[in-house]
Amino acid sequence: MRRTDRIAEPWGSRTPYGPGEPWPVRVDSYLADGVTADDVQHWAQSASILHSNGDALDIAVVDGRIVGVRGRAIDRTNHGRLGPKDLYGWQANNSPDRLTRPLIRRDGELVETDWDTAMDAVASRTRELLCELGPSSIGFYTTGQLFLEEYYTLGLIAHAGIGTNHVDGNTRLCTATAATALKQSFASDGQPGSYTDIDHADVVCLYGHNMAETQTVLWTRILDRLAGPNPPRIVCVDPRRTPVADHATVHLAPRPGTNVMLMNALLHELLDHDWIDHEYVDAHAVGLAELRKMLQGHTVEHAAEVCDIPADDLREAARLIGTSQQLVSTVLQGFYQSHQATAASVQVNNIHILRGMLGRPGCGILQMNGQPTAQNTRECGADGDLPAFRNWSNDAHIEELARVWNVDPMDIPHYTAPTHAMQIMRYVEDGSIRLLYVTATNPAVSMPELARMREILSQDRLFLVVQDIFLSETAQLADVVLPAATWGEKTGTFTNVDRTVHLSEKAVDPPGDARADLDILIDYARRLDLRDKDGAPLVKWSTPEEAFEGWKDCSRGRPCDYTGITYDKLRGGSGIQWPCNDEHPDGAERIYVDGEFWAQPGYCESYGCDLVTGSPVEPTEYRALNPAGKAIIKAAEYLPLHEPPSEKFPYQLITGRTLYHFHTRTKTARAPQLQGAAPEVWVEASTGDATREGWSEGDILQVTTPRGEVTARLRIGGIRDGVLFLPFHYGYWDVSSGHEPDGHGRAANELTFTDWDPASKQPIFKTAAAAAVRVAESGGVPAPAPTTTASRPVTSAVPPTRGDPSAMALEDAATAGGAR
Ligand SMILES: Nc1nc2c(c(=O)[nH]1)N[C@H]1C(S)=C(S)[C@@H](COP(=O)(O)OP(=O)(O)OC[C@H]3O[C@@H](n4cnc5c(=O)[nH]c(N)nc54)[C@H](O)[C@@H]3O)O[C@H]1N2
Ligand SMILES: Nc1nc2c(c(=O)[nH]1)N[C@H]1C(S)=C(S)[C@@H](COP(=O)(O)OP(=O)(O)OC[C@H]3O[C@@H](n4cnc5c(=O)[nH]c(N)nc54)[C@H](O)[C@@H]3O)O[C@H]1N2
Ligand SMILES: [Mo]
Repeated sequence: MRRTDRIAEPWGSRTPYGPGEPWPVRVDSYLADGVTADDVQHWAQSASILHSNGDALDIAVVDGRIVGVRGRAIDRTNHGRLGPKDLYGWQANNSPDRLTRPLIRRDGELVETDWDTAMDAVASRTRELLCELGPSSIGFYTTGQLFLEEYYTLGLIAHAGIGTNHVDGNTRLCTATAATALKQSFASDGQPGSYTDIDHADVVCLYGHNMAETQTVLWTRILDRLAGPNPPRIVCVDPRRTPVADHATVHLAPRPGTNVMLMNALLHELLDHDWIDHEYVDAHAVGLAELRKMLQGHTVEHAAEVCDIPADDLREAARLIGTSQQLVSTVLQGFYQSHQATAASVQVNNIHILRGMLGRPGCGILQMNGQPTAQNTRECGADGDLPAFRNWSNDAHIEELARVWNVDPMDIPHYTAPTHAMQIMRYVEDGSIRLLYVTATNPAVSMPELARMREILSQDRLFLVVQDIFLSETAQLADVVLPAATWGEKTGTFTNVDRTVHLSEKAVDPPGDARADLDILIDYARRLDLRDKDGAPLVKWSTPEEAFEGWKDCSRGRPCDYTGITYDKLRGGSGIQWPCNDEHPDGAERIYVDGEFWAQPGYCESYGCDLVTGSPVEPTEYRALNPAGKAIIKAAEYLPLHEPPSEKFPYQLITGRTLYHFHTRTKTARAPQLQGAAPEVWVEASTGDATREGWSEGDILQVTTPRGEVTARLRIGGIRDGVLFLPFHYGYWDVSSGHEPDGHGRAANELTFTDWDPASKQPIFKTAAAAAVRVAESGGVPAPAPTTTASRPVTSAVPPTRGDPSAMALEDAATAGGAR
């Protein structure tokens, strides 16, 4: 047992292990001050809801209140470990700021009301609009943070009940590119890799993924491999010196937005040296000839110039990848939210196909998710896709779904691709969507170009419904606010990055009158009197477990087959990876074993699209290209940036995360240890730029783009020259004081633009042209940025980030291999 300040040591202590060995267990726990494990009356099984890793944990309860968490040793994802957000984040549940009563706008003000009044207002406005303007006047904008049961219910209500095609999640801002890249290469969503691949790998590549800060426990697994015998080599592609870069054998820090160029040079090297598994490619893939042709002339030297990185580093990275025996690749927002998102991410898949590195231990692609339940948004159709990876352009799939739901196929809109979130906002802007129902997302802070977003969301003609647990910036603009119960206060399941399904049990009652999202949605369907084609209620369940059973039916025979999973099977043991069915009764560690894909024309989820224009591939075209359902090698050409730096805006602005906060901070700002570690916004710049501009650590800079301005203290850190970084966590609402901070903009999205990847429609948050000027000197105060992370200062004069005594957590590394 060891007591550790997990603010100062986010990854805790090492339990080294070698290739092919099991990752040792280390059980992390944290209980509120004064509470001991003996005091805990009840432990409720769950998993973390503050990232996509699926860290399994038990929630400690005393007298009907959550008092802490403990990692689950038995679970395959974390072997007991927890990250800082897991350890401290639950305190938000107990915040006095929780919404406890529905709110309704009366004479311009939000006032408390009862559920009947609030729900009647939502239902009657929905009915009015259905009569007057039809289903396309109604839009749903959801999240990656509810439970599977809730998404499935929402998808059913929106698609089959209301019949609108305007349904999407904030997953569009998050992992739309993960899904699209998988659909391009394998014709279906579904994560090929498994976390256990890290136990075997000899090379791990992280593309635009700061795993150390954003999936801290998965990074701990890598750190433990690095501390053991025969460690893997790490390739990091990131313009910042992240903690991942600190451990990399090769760190490539490209100009933001040049990922495709970089990937093409790596692929060119693989082909040039014939580091190709020809047998695998011949048997299991199409498209190699086109790739070869496209890559002509894509030399390392050319890429080195465009990306502004040393040619030798590129060569070395290619050699590591080309000669590896067991290769794991992860991809995240540095690709997904950057220029040519899908085109770049697909090239990572191409590497694995060319090298035959799929479907066996140590050979995995993780096109990462970010949010805890984003996988389920996609699976259940709450992102507009059809449930269970059905293909909207395959009529047989629509008919099958209509049978499951007992509705007419024509009731399910499928005349065109589902409307993506940015287009939904456009329709709200032009007035064709008049009711927007927002669940568990805060677009007034997280969408690009906030000045525009505020105008869109505060229009009089829009009826805005916001279902949240706090009065977020978005909720403050709503016509009706519905107070939700959250994680720990409701039961449901969710699925992490590597297809592991976890059950999250209700531990305590929600505060006040707050209700589970599932209950609110079912109430909505009941008030609208939504019915199937035989006149029975459309939504046939009233509990989470019944909803789960309904979903299992829908998933039968599809890639994400859940038919072998029950709540009972999820209780007590580890989470279970889908597909889980008669063929795989205990779940499936890996998919795409032996080069078998889900890409057959009649079965696949998607025929893919053109990477430059995004226009869908026609069914006949796909049949001709890939009749046998093989993996698809898709080439892409590098295209110049949409908003390159200019004389007036000479910097490239990228935005992203820090380890201690989650998104718009509605939860983490209310956990004192996390808030204390990163209390305010800052901006990062390189030593070279700071010296040239005459800036010092802590100086106050004003960063501007054509959209707006943000004022923040400067952290001089390990970012490449010419690039500025802003964390996007800080909205205009100041949680700690309960009002707006003094005048200056501080949300990164004041600066970002309205633009998206043509294939995935994911907004571009990572390349905007920006200017920066100093408006005040530091006065000796450093930037309020953590020193333990990518924002580590170059000067040693900044006091190190550490927790106060309330941050001490326990680590219990019981196993013999756990030498530190
Ligand atoms: N602590 C914490 N963890 C989280 C979250 C959180 O808010 N906080 N959110 C969760 C969610 S929803 C998500 S989506 C994930 C996101 O997890 P990540 O993708 O790891 O996080 P980001 O900070 O958005 O971006 C990663 C890196 O992309 C780099 N980057 C920027 N532009 C480029 C580029 O053009 N090319 C390349 N190669 N790299 C570039 C940035 O320097 C940054 O270090 O994290 C999840 N986990
Ligand atoms: N500039 C910039 N912008 C970005 C990004 C970036 O890297 N840079 N990243 C993007 C990404 S990847 C993401 S995922 C988004 C995240 O953006 P958002 O989804 O807007 O961020 P959150 O703060 O997680 O908002 C979730 C909301 O749901 C509420 N909530 C939490 N639990 C529950 C629940 O159980 N029920 C209900 N009804 N409500 C609940 C929370 O209080 C909060 O208001 O931001 C995107 N925006
Ligand atoms: Mo995300």
